[in-house]
Amino acid sequence: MKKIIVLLFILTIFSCDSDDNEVIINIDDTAVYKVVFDANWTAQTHPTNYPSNAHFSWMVGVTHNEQNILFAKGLLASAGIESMAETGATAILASEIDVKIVSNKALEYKIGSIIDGDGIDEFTINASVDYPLFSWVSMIAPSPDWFVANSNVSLIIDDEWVDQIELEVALFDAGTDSGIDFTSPDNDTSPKEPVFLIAEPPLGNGLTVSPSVGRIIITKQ
Ligand SMILES: [Ca+2]
Repeated sequence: MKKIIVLLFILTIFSCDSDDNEVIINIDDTAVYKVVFDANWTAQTHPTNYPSNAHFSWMVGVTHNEQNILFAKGLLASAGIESMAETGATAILASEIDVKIVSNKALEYKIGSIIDGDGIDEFTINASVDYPLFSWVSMIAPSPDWFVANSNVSLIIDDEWVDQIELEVALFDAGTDSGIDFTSPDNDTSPKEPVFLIAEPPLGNGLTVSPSVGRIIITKQ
């Protein structure tokens, strides 16, 4: 496989002259990862008001280099995140990522399948040394505007492609609908609120969501 040499010139802030330290990193310039979403949202794990048709919408995963490329906690959701979180639809979010790809902030995205609350889904996705971050989202459904995600997962650690990363998924409220239960009628939040971590019932205990509703396992192929 093709190798590249990345030269980093690190200027020490304590140096008054122009001495540079040269660090040579030698890793494959691309890598393929399998991403598995192993969901665990059941009436046993999360009994409060557990809905009859619990599922997760199509997962959208992206490799990128710009931090928080899909959303950021504390900032307003994009139209694509609002649509995904409220309906599961991926088209607007995909078009937003296409813009990021054209502007060299993202490499590619993959869209998965709808799965049951305790289902499993997977896809493979390409990464590169120029696009070493991975983020993904999926709607918690039914819900007003709740979604699961992991953001800015670095696939390169200590100058090496990571063999495997396993993370609990985080749960967010998109701040775009004010419904308080899984099957609440639409109640548009106006003006929108910033995206925030879910802590309150029915999913949370007032502090956090424990256990989480699933894990993401990212494995180098
Ligand atoms: Ca909300």
